[in-house]
Amino acid sequence: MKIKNAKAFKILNSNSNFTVQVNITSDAGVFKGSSPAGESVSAFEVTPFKEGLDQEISAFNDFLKKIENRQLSGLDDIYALEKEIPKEFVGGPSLSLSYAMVYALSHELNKEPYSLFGSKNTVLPISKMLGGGMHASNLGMDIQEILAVTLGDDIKESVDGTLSVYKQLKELLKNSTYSFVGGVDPEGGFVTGLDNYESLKMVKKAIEKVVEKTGKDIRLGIDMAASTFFKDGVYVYKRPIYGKKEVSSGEQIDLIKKLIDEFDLYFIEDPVDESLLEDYGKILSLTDNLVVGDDATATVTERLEKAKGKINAALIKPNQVGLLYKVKEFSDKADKMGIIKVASHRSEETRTTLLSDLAVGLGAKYLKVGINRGERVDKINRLLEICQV
Ligand code: 2PG
Ligand code: MG
Repeated sequence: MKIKNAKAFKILNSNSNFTVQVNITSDAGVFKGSSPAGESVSAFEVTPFKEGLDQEISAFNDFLKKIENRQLSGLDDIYALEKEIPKEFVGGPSLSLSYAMVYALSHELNKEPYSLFGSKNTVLPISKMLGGGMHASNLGMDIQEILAVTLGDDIKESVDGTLSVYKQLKELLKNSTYSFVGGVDPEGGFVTGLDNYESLKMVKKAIEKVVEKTGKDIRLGIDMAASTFFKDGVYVYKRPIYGKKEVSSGEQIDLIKKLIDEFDLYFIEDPVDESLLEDYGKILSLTDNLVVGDDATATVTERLEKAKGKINAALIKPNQVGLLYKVKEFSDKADKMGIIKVASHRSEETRTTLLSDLAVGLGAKYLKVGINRGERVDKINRLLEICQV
């Protein structure tokens, strides 16, 4: 297919901040791409936008004029074009363009977008139950996310199990926390006044109730996003978990060990500061479950290489690198290293569902995505669509 015209413009993301959409016009129609952003970001990821979004979009539109009449016949053409994108646009603008190109190409080839990247793999959603940290404006628990995942090989059953936990949790919160009025964070996790420990206990209880009723294999996870409260070499808890407010690096590892033992944590994301890969390794030696790099690895292949032997799972967030060929490189490297891949939403999303296609095609085992809020549900629904059609 030939790109007749490409145009970038401003839209709002799910958190009512501006982001970029790119529309590509070909003889077959108009194809759209848009990019998310994060509230809590890694030091190793690219910034979605540089200074002044309007100026950047206008400069990006000048670049887009140069790709008019470009022929795209396969993913390699998209990857080649990505390598020509000037550095200053790598982030939100580049990813929006790439997503639009993928949709245009998949239409041209009459193939589902996921199949451009690989075969149909089963991907299970791992979803936010409770939100804290920066996602709750630092007013609630320190742990950024308490998550649940229903294991198995059937995505419908998995969604059903995790949704039941979410609904059960709402009932428990309604009946026990007078200040809870049903509010959710940007990723659909409930926001409550409970502290870290009470929150974990509440989600554990909700999981136990659903497991009792359904017999499903449902697990608890956390994204500690520990870098967000690591200050001058100390983890500073507003709501101490095991009694201490200021926790040293060594004590943080003991604290995580206690949490793993007490809550049987299956998924442990960024339990320590993003720069302390050795500490990730110490936690990995304590468990057979998933020690997950997000801020530590930031979808950057060199970071993944450095994390060898320190983590056994990593998030894939395309906008952390802004270019799909880099996402593919990271994914291939993870496969070589035996790292479990978890595609992931960002706190500030758009309605595009290409992330779900990428998760399926790249063979991620999980898709970290909320189970409430339209822009998250769209992504789960795309998984359900892929596996049922
Ligand atoms: C994370 C993400 C998604 P954010 O830390 O894993 O849950 O949050 O997009 O704010 O970085
Ligand atoms: Mg994270």
